[in-house]
Amino acid sequence: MTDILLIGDATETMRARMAAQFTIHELADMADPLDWLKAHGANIRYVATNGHDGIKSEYVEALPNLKVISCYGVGYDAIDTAQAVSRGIWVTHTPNVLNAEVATTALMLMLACYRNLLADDAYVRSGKWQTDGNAPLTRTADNRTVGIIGLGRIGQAIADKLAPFNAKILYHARNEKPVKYTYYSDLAAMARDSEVLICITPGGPSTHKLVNADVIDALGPEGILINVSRGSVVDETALIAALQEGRLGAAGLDVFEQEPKVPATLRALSNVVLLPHVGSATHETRAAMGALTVDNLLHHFKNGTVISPVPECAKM
Ligand code: NAP
Ligand code: 8YV
Repeated sequence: MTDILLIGDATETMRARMAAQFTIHELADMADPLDWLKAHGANIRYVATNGHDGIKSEYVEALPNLKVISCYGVGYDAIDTAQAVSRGIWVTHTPNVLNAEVATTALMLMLACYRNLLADDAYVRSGKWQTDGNAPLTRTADNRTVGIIGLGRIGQAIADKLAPFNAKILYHARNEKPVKYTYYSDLAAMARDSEVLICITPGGPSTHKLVNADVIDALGPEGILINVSRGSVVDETALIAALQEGRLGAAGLDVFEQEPKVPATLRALSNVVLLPHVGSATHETRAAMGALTVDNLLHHFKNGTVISPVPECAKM
């Protein structure tokens, strides 16, 4: 049997498919992972991990015969791809199979912010509807100007799902695309022209705190910020200050700077909707992601190539 290192959790189906071909060693079972890897790492040819855990560079160093790091998720900012490429190690991820789900999460957050979903739910539960009368009016989510930060696979799915809401779509990315939406190379300028900003870029150094205090102020007191990308993309301290001071209207957040830690100051705010990084977390979508994660491993085991490499590895 060939040895695989499993970092983080995996579904029962993923485990069963991996166990049929590989001997699984779970990082979570190792008292001192680095010690264990230094002793046994030469046997490990495959790693299955996820977008949150990735893999530490020192672990990769301890795996001299590693061939593939398969990531259960599309975002791979927790994996050092330069190190992998320099060693000829494939990094794979799960693009496309989660586009619709993450787009639904972005819309759910946007709708919840405009229509005050959480406050209205609390109003009914508290009994105030009966004692105090009808809940306050909210704001419509229709006919809004929405700036999408990162018009890639998921960004496009978000734009598609906004069509029935008659949204005017603006976008910011590194490159202009052959689409009918309006391109902004200047993010703050797009924020000024948007009523909602939806952030769906990758994480990592190039997008670190891309949504800074200037962008947040440009979005303004009526504006809504939705982040379904990575917590690192938004300056969380600047965001909390703007929400506290009414310089930003509301925020819908699925991701945070130090997950699963969410600052108490953010949790105390009433103008936020907070989700525990569940953008893709449905049974159906996670099954599709799990299948592709394992398919990549098995494909390499049988054919020596992979199905969905990250762009950095595409030329290997
Ligand atoms: P993708 O197809 O690669 O699209 C990424 C987009 O971001 C592209 O439009 C790209 O612009 C843009 N971008 C990249 N770097 C940028 C920068 N420095 N400044 C401005 N724009 C930049 O990726 P995807 O499949 O849509 O996934 C996007 C990300 O969503 C993932 O990497 C992950 O972090 C996050 N995600 C989160 C969840 C969740 O559970 N919340 C689930 C899935 C994914 P160009 O096209 O011009 O290069
Ligand atoms: C997952 C994600 O929560 O795909 C991504 O980039 O952030 C989510 O789909 C994560 O990768 C869990 O593995």
